[in-house]
Amino acid sequence: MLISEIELREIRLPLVHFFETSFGRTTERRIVLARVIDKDGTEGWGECTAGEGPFYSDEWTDAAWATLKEFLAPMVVGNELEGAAGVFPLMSPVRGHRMAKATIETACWEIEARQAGLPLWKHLGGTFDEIPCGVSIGIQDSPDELLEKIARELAAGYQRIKIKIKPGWDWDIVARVRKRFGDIRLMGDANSAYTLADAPLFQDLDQFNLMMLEQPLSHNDIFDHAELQKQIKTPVCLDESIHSSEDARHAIELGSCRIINVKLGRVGGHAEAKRVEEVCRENNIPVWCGGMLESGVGRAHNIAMATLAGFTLPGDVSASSRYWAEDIIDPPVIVTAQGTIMAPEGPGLGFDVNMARIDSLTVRKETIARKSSASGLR
Ligand code: OSB
Ligand code: MG
Repeated sequence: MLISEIELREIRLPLVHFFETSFGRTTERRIVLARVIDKDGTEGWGECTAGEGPFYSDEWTDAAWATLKEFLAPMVVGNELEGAAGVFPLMSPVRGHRMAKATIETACWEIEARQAGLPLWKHLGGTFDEIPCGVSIGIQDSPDELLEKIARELAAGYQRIKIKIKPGWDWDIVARVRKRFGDIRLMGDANSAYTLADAPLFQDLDQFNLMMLEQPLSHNDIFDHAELQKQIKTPVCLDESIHSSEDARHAIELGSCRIINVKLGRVGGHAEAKRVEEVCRENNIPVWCGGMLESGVGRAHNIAMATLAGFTLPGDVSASSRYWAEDIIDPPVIVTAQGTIMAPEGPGLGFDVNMARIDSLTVRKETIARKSSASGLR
């Protein structure tokens, strides 16, 4: 593999409904996409999962754009590579910036899958051809609106409901949801809104038999989470704190969690996500695929990853129509009445990228190309 060109684009995509977490509300996404081209002409697409501000993590759209344009794309373009697995190591001089790195890395995996004539999920070693889906429902303007949304998603067939919680939108809300919907598969995600001093609240939540409690404590902590897990029955699931398979191993050995949410961007791409999945599988820690309000490109990568054997719990990967009036891939991602997504059979991502749609949404574009042989440098 020798990448001859990387085209970066920023697109703006309004959400059909705002998405609110303990750290803020998003109404419109600013998404960086990469179209990566191999010397044989094979093309792959990647999506940057950084948010619009440095709130979920320290990465955000403009930082990712600058890092990709100034450092990462020039590092990858024009270098002979063993394959997609060699892309992340090639970018190792840049510390952190895993979401930016994953933008290019995941695109290279699509290239490699296409060159092998395989759907990406099969190329990655996926075993499930159908993946179970849940939904993540943000904080709403009122509890009644939340209950209505949950009713709609359950009617659509989704297998698990995740609600966002924060101080002031936690115990009473969970109690109301349980009262109205009974024994559904339910979990809460705090996005780091609490401290260990809130342990009594979490003990009090144990009675609701949540499937898990996602990232209750600090975004970079695995120590206090281990202490909290000792004090509560509900399994802790880590999201923000896990950036690598090493983090996963440390958290498992410390007892900081019993479940891990894997996000491609947060760990730096498919190669690292596979290693996280492996560490977890070897330790009997179930994993599931998280979401970052992705457009179709990132969503398709998530679907491929979620076919790996360790992904035994429903993820946050759901239908395009929950997010977008019109997605940037054809067909859009759809969910069966059983709350599953069928892994696509076509090569690569298995969805067509809608170029006209992407062009109409693009607000900036930059091409980093291999220096032409005419320049005498290569
Ligand atoms: O913590 O999982 C999270 C969205 C943005 C940032 C962080 C998170 C989320 C979600 C939404 O929960 C998942 C999705 O529907 O894409
Ligand atoms: Mg989360």
